[in-house]
Amino acid sequence: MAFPILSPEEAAELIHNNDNVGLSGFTASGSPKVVTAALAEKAERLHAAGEEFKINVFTGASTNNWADGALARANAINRRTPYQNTPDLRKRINSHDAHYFDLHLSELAQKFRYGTYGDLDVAIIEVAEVMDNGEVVLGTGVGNVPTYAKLAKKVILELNSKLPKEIYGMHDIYMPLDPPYRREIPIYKPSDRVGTPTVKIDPEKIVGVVHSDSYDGIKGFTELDDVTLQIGANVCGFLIGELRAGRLPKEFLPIQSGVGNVANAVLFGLGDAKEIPQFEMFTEVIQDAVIELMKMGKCKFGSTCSLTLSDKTEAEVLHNLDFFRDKLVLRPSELSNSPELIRRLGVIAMNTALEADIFGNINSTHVVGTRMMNGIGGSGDFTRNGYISIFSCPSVTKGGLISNIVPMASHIDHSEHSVDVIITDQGVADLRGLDPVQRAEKIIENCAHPSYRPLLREYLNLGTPGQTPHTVEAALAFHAAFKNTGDMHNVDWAKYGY
Ligand code: 0RQ
Repeated sequence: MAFPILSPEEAAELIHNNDNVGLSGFTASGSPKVVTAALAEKAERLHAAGEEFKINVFTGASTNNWADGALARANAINRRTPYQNTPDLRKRINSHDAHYFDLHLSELAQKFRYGTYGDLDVAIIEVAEVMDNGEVVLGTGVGNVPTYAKLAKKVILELNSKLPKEIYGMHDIYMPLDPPYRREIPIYKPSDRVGTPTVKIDPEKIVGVVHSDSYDGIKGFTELDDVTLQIGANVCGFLIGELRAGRLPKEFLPIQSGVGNVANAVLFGLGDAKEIPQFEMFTEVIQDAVIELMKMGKCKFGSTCSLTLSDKTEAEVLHNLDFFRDKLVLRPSELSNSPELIRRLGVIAMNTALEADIFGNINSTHVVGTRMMNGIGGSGDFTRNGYISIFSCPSVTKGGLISNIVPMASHIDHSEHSVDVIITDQGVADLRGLDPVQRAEKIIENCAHPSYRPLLREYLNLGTPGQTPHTVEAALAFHAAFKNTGDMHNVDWAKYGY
């Protein structure tokens, strides 16, 4: 090997206080596993000695317990973007120890290339193989690696022995020119390829290679329950109705599906629905459910940024690459989430809401309007540009104490202008072509839990005039009731003078 072999600790010594550090991977898949953990230990040592040590972490999306988890526990993260989902980092963000800013995933690479966030000091990149000329084969997640590899002053490689050499050929690495020189990205169907199978890194910048030996450490999903199964069935029912009405072509359109338990359940629902034809995916994450759908023949092809698989399914895929080779392509976030491609391909965007309001605005990120959950991720890239944009969620959460349908969303990630359909376990609200009050009536009757419908109707009928009849004093009454009594049912309109 042309590059020095380093221990994780030696590699961590090459990273300094306040460095801008770019990590490989996307939604844990392909994220570094040993250097970041050693860096967290270094931070703890320095903090114990009274020295400052924090870095700014830039990724493709969320990472893992060895990266965001360990660094957050060590309080070693200063600035962080564009997405995260680790409980320890969530705590740091919500207590202002870490400065997180939420960003559409498609945007970060170009912003970095223009210098918006300063120079990139170091990139830590997980690879399956490294060649003497600096070419590398990536693993299960691409994220922003092409840009980080190009910009970083130093590159540390993590060579993961769990990644078989046969993964070569599954990536499509491409970096568009920046405006004003940008041309169209010539992808006209999910399986088209425009790039190279490897990332070419200037060998002069590769300061060392560190060995690792772990799968991505992603936990499996919670068992499907009656609520998530019903949501999945309702999504399928809606799509079948669109097919029958001719609003979806009989060849179907590529599907994007978000992260989490609800998204996983929706995908399982598609597998069971006989009238849904074989389909392709143009998406950013491929979860366990899609692998099942590929084995069943229901999903023909997946273009994605990452294989966000539980360790068991990851091992299965990596040991059966011959079967999956012609069914998957892994691309950088700039392509997987490209607004141009999402609009051109006519993607069916399916994402999950924390809460939806009766006028069709969506909160995907902030619990009761204040505490960051994960982030907007790619949901905005797909929702704003999809052919049809669907949000699903259970009608209630926390045993019914929280209604996921509220008068006014306590934070807005996706506005009424981008949201076509809301689906819960109760039913489907197709909002297309409806004015705000018509939307509210449909969402209350079709999507809200029956125990909250009277309260939502009362809010709508408080008598405020206007096209969108919000009563500003009472718009967050559901959230106030939850904050004060622990149950959104305890709304008292009299408090607001009604
Ligand atoms: O809490 O963990 O304590 O049980 O939120 O909720 O129902 O298990 O849903 O796993 O599908 O995640 C929006 C967070 C949903 C996710 C979100 C509580 C609930 C539970 C999780 P517990 P569920 P899911 C693709 C696109 C944004 C990014 C995105 C997400 C926990 O889908 O992060 O879509 N999306 N990216 O009890 C308070 C409410 C609540 C609530 C649910 N109204 N108030 N708590 N919960 N609703 C991928 C990428 O971009 C990378």
